[in-house]
Amino acid sequence: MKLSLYLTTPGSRFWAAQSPLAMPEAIALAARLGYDGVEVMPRDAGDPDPAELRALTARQGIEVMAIATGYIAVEHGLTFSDPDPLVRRRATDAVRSCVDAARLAEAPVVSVGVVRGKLRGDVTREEALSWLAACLCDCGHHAAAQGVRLAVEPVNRYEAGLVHTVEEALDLVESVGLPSVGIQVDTFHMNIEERSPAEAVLRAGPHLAHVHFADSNRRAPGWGHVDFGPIASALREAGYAGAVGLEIDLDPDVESAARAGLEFARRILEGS
Ligand code: LER
Ligand code: MN
Repeated sequence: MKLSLYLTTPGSRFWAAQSPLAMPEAIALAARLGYDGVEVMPRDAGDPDPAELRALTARQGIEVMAIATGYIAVEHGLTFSDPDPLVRRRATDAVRSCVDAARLAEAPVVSVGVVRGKLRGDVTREEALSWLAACLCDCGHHAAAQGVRLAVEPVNRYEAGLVHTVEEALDLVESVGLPSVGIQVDTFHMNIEERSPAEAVLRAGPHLAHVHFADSNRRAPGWGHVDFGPIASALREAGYAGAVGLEIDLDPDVESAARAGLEFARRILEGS
């Protein structure tokens, strides 16, 4: 399994993984610490420029592992569960742009987490689920054409209105029925929502497209109370061969958190 460092773009309003470093500096640091790649939460389409991102990582001998879509909700207020069809259309087009960015950056995955939005009082879960499935279907066809995979991430109840568990993600992904739409698990969310994170990983099994590691407090793995051993065993048992991205709060500073998280994740994934 490859390890990547999750980077927000400077100025981002996303609440996790805030970094004060400019992208070239952050990418150089990830490479120096020994990461295989980075994944990026943009601020807007073209910020950062995907071709530039590819060039910056290639220069450091690492890869872009994933492009995140949360900024579409966080920066622009566009979500897949908005009752206004025009807003959903704009959210869908923005995710399609992330797919294009991923192709240009040579990233295999576009993650789909908080862009599905929080459930508004005037919207039923069934309505929101059908809108979400339709948006995913649209983006999934585009992803297939671009050779990119979407990864639907179960996100905890405080950050997203629906699809909090792997079981719910499986229902959704199976209803969409496209090989280009898989599942992403995140240990931070699983710690809140799953009865057993390791069993959830095994349930996601062949649908697994991407993985996020963060501890119970969103800090580097090893700095909270998530039991990563059984999760790592489940990833190995599931035959997962993709990337594990550290989507962590970069406290007390980027370098210490990124270094400690990498060392811990490497050790636990090797099973030692
Ligand atoms: C947010 O908590 C998260 O895990 C992101 O990957 C969602 O977009
Ligand atoms: Mn995540």
